[in-house]
Amino acid sequence: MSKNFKRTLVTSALPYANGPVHIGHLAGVYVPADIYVRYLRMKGEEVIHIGGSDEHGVPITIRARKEGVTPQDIVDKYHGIIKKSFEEFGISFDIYSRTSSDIHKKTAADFFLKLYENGQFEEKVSEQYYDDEAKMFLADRYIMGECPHCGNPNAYGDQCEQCGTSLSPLELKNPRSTISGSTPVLRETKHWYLPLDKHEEWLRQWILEDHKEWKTNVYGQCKSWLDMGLQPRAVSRDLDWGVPIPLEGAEHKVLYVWFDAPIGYISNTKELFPDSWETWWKSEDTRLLHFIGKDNIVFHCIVFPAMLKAEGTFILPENVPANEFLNLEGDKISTSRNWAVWLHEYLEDFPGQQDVLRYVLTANAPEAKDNDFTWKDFQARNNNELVAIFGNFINRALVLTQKYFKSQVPPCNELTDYDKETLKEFADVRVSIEKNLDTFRFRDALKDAMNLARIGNKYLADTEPWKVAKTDMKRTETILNIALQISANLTIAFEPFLPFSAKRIREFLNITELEWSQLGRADLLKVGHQLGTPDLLFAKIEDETIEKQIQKLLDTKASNEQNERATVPVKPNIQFEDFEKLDIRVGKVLECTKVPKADKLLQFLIDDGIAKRTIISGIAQWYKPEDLIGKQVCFIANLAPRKLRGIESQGMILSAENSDGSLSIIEPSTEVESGSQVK
Ligand code: B3M
Ligand code: ZN
Repeated sequence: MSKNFKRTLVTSALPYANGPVHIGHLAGVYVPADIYVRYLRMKGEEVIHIGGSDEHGVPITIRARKEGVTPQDIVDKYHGIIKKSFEEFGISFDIYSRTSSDIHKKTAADFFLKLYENGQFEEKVSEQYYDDEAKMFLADRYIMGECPHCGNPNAYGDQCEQCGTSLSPLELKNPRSTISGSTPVLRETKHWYLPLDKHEEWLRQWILEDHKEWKTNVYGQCKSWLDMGLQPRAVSRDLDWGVPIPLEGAEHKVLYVWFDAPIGYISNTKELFPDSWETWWKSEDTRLLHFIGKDNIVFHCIVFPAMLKAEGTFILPENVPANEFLNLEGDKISTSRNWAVWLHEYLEDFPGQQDVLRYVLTANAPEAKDNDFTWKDFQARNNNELVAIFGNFINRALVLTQKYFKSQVPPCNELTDYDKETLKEFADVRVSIEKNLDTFRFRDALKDAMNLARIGNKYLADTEPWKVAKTDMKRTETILNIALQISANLTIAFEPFLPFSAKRIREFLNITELEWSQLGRADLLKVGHQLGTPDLLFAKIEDETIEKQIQKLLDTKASNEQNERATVPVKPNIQFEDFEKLDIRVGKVLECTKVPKADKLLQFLIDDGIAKRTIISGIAQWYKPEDLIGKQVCFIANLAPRKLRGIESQGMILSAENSDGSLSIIEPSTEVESGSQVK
């Protein structure tokens, strides 16, 4: 550690408690943070790892409303699920708490108050949409309307999901409240703003000059924010879910979720160490590190530091090793589209195989750029690396010792040059693995650890003790001693990455936890030490298992596509007069034939009660022309004629679209006269 730091405070982003956690969370934040804190702990450094659920924000209230429960119900449910997933994956938090706790509400409110009293905020009155029926101000997500850019009638107040443009609710045409359906009105409301523009200068110096060592993806994002110029940011919202603003006249106003959430790191430390928390947050010799995903960079590198600086007594983060995103089978992970591998589901399908996922996610970590998780790669890495190299080596070393030496560590006799080379090569890896861990390059560090297993595996393959044992027991002793020493070393090297496997190997070896400083030594196991019982460390994953997972994703994809069709959003309201403009009538099909060279089109001759008219309709995939003759159909009688394949179509036949895209024509339930109007 440079700069004479005495202790390290690691925080991991607080996941929103409005859904379970998936592999993207694990790969981007929690596994890297866990690797790092386990490494520091093994080095005997003073370190704590702070986590918790982020339980505020509008999405949680939307979810609650949809499910007809309270926001507290939602966060109680998901906080429990998330906490359990982290425990099961061995994410070693010193505390995993939540932002709906009393201690957090008080800490966050006090923090706000201190800034308020120190004159660190600007107050501004602005106009915002208000729902007169629901009697509430509307968060951006609660307002829908027409996108000014692409005309999508169902754009949200913060974004149009059709064209991807960021919006402000005031830009929407024909806005409507998603709560009552009514047209919102503009009302004045007061909010508090953190004037980031006033913090710009020191932030520029602190990040761009003093922290050039930050990861390029992090540094680059900060630079582009700073170069665009910072604006004041509102730290309050008109909402009833969150930390209430501790001021008079601020009823129904809460802290903006991104103001209270990072304070959660502080509250949770307080909860952990009620007496000594300040040592962790206010001493210059504490090194603060935030592990986060790339979408949180601005909040952790710019907004939260500005808050801490404005408060005046806190330290600033020393580094923010943010990761990019993990995709799944080539597509962006999406909670709403269920395009994810959920941790709780993984555990059901792969019980006891947490380390396999930890391994694959680290080997593929999106450290410098977005990366992809595929089930085939998961299988290949398990079978070709964990099983064939790591597991195979450990198993051979232990089983052979059991066979030849009754599971007692044999002596190390005379070393050959090859033995010496192996041991040297082995000891050298330590330099590289440490360098990589110290600079948050966990993929490379894992590669180094895996190299150690490779060296061991190669050593046994080259020395072939099972053959040597037939003629030279002394040599066999030496070979297996070395193999066992390497095995013991692997429990050290892999402890940060694969803690469950490291623990199992320790059980096989009948040893307790070793220290990082012992890595590279060839005397970790004493001669004569009684080993435990060997077992397989990793199991091969069969094609069938993987195909099942892939099928699960294909099913998700298919059902998403169906849902998208089935839940076409309702178009904006029209007036009755608009409806009356349509002249919908019933007619009888006199003739019906396929349109030549057009797979989809049928040509109808319809008796419309007054005359005969030709209509072209795109339903040929679903009907045989002869089955339709004599049927009554509904059609739009006053649609301006248009030519299709050179034939003039005088109207449109109505049909209903199923979620699979198939069409079914609309018939009156009893026979009516041709020309009857549909009203
Ligand atoms: N809950 C956003 C997220 O989960 C947010 C992080 C808060 S960290 C203080 O991506
Ligand atoms: Zn749009």
